[in-house]
Amino acid sequence: MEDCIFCKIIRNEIPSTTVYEDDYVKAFLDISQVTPGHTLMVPKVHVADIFEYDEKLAAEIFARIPIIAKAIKASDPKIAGMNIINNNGALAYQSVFHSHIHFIPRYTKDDDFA
Ligand code: DGP
Repeated sequence: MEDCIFCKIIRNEIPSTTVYEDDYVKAFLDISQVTPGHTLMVPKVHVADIFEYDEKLAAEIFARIPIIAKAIKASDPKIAGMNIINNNGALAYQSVFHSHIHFIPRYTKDDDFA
């Protein structure tokens, strides 16, 4: 999609810090880090939200969740847990309408990042 900010990130037209990439998804650091390492994973195909997923896309996306979660966790021994969140629709606080999954690392002392 031409004007979609995440499609532009996928096409490398907007800079981002890539955490993981393959034929189906790209994962990159969120511009507003809730905690250090806060990452977004997006399908490379433009779909607005989970209501547009078919079974094949769901399998591709969800299979990658543990891969990315483990990679983020392995990047810092201080990561003690992780919130994995997917907002769908403006009422659910989705603000970018290219489906994405948030990975928010949690640290033993993550009040330090508040
Ligand atoms: P949500 O509210 O679930 O739609 O989250 C959208 C997230 O996208 C939000 O945490 C900020 C992030 N974001 C918005 N624009 C950009 C951008 O240009 N680059 C990056 N890396 N993240 C962005």
